[in-house]
Amino acid sequence: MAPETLTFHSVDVRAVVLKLKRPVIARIATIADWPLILIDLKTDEGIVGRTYLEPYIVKSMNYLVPALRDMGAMLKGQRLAPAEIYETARKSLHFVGYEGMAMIAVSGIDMAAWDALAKAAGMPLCTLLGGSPGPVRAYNSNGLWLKSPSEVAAEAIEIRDEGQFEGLKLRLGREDPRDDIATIDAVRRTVGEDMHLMIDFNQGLDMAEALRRCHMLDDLGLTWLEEPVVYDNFDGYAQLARELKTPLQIGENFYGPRDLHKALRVGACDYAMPDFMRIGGVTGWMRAAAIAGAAGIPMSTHLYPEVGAHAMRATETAHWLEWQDWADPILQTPYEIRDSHVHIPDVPGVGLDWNEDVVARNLYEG
Ligand code: SMN
Ligand code: MG
Repeated sequence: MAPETLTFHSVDVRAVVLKLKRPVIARIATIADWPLILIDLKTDEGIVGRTYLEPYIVKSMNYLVPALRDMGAMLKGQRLAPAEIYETARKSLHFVGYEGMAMIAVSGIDMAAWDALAKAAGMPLCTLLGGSPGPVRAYNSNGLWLKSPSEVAAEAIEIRDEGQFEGLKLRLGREDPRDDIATIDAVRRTVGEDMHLMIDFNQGLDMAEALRRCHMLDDLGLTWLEEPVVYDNFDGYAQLARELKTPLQIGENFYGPRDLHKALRVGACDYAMPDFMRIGGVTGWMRAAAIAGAAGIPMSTHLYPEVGAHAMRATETAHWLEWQDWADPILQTPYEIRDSHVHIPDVPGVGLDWNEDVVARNLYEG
């Protein structure tokens, strides 16, 4: 019989680095090595909750891994109640601030805790959250970095065909904005007018440049314009949102649901796309979903397609899931993607099991 309550026992935390098939080439950074932190949350009752974190910068794992282990030791013996664990873990670091690495560590513990609870309940996480397993509309975000227009156009076909995608994300911010526009034109010519094209500037522009470039793109029928300027310039975003017809998308750098509230209060975006490792895991996401729902703001996911698919099935204003398969090599059974939808497996929890061979071959020793 399933246990009625779960008790936090410990966390196993491992750091892994994978080579990206298509390295990140953004205006602000290039990334060839992709860091992953694997968390196995053990309970006294024998149920193990699993999740991973993708903290972008390999050396950040030198600080995050000990923080996670420390948090795990502190939580030993506590009842596995995510809202309570979230508060205890967050407050334990409040003197160094609720944002940044503190929130990333809290988010990792939270996602693993929800997975354990759903496993104990014998149901997929989406069911525990009040939804049901089913398809979630996704766009492909696996590539289309800052390369030449012809290379990006050829890659657009390739990544469209990874799951009959109806939406693709392009990164912009080349030296000359005319090369960005040439890239959009080349992609449109190859994938057609019906394809949703999302644009991401990865915070690469200053306000003057953002205004100039976003106005140049404003009549191209783009699905959204994402993060043209540095993530916390909400006043600047509010000005962009007022001036542009194309919806403005931000949110992957919200640290906790209150950042969404602050952004919406000043009209800083039309769409929001929180990231699970920054918004506060599943607990933070569901709180953000309530804020976005009340405000009528469409909500998309950032990274973490597996837990993201579950959460989207219980999100009032669910919009687009960001499909990225970068964690697939360490998973025993990667999620299925077809007809531009992620298909949630009907198994308890989130259903992540590690491919231990790949993990062992790619461990990061610090
Ligand atoms: C992004 C994701 C992963 C690495 C770099 C940039 C991006 C996105 O901002 O929205 O996918
Ligand atoms: Mg982005």
